[in-house]
Amino acid sequence: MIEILNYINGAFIPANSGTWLANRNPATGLHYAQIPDSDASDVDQAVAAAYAARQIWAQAPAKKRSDLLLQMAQGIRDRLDEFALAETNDNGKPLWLSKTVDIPRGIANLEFFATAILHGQSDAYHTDGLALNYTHHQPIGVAGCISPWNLPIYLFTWKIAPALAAGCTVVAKPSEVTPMTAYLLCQVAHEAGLPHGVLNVVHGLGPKVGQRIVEHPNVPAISFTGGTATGAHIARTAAPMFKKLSLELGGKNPNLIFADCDFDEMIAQTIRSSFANQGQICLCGSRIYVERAIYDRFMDAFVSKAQKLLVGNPLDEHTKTGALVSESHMEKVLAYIALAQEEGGRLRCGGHRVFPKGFEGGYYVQPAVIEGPANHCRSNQEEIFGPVVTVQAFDTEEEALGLANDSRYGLAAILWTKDLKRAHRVAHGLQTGIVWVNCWLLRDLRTPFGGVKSSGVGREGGFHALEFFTEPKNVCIKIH
Ligand code: TXE
Repeated sequence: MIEILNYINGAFIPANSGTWLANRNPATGLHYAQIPDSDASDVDQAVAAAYAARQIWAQAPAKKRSDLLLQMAQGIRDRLDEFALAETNDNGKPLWLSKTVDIPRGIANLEFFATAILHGQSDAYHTDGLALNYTHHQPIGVAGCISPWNLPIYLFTWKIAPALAAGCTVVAKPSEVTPMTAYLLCQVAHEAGLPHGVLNVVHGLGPKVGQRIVEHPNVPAISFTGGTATGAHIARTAAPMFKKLSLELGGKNPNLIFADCDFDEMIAQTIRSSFANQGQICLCGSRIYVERAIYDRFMDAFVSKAQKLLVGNPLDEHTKTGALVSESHMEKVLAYIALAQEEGGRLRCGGHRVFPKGFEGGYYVQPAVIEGPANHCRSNQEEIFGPVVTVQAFDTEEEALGLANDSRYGLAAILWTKDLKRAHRVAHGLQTGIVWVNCWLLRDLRTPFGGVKSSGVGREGGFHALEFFTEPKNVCIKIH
């Protein structure tokens, strides 16, 4: 049994309560590790350490912070295979995906922000020859970072890297469902010589550990990625304390496919945008709208490819779809597939639990393609977060845009067309924070990342993230 520990003030320690939570491998359903069942007292200890370290870290030269983050990136690179296996055992995603996407992206996040801080700039204004104003960006202090289970190290580093780079100390909580790579990252940080108290990681349940981080008076900024209901709860808790909030929440992203698209490329990418990571990415295109002229052709090609996706052992290099993250999540996904059919949807393929030989206890679902239900149905309005897409036909651009925007969510949208004018027109009309035209999940870490409506508040990425973890202070000097 692997024992994961909290990392507080440079020490690896169990929870004060001495109790543990089971950690399961979704590919087998077996309990293989345990994490500290921490509570408010562990968080308070972590915040005290982070608070004590905040001045030293804020005042450290940018080059020193940069070097340490680069060393952490290198530490992950040196142990890439170990990190990838840990991510897969924790999350259920295919090992090739962990190796080629999740872990490299964790490294890239650290390297990106380590170098971004060497290129900061600030505004200066001359005021009618009377005064000079300049903006000083000061680290906000202790940053609370709370991350989810779908892209564990990818999103954990996406938060802690800009926070640390900006000069904040951190109290972080990875998802209790996927704690392993955050634990390994603490080992890497420790070996890199990150000063004690700069990075603190407390494991445990959201309503205990996450809640205390959000409530703690010495944590002025919270960066959270997770479900919309949790985000709303965090916003309610933090608002009366006037905390800074960055909330990256759910999505129900439209994928608009026009008849003039590059059909083969669109099909290949739509398989990815629908089912990558078992559909557990907030950016997946789960509502597919196809122009009627190519609807039948699309359905034939798409269903045939979806049926061939190999579901099973995440360690097998041929596996395309691994296990869903937990039994309860799998049950939620299966319940939505049943609901979509009750709402008038027609299941064209998949949608059932799979019991691969030797992995019968794992949480596998065959990718589901559902035709119909009407746009207002729950299965088209609520985030399912699994290998499930719904497909509808449309006749006009206006209708497609109307269907796409008919959602409480507004994270990302995908658009397939060769018509340049239409691409701009529709991209401008979509009510989302991100639009991918003729591609999906093509990422440039400098770009603003985030959503509108119930998909969240604020933007991560590039200087937006660094700004979030700092407070601008205007200094006005009279010169005349
Ligand atoms: O997420 P939670 P859950 C969506 C997806 C999924 C649903 C629920 O639809 O089915 O959310 O997933 C911590 N104070 N997304 O319940 O609870 C929790 O411990 C502070 C979309 O697993 O939001 C974990 O670390 N923190 C999403 C983190 O919040 C709290 C990714 C996220 O878990 C807390 C994941 C509290 N009161 C799920 N309660 C995306 N946007 O990518 C829980 N947490």
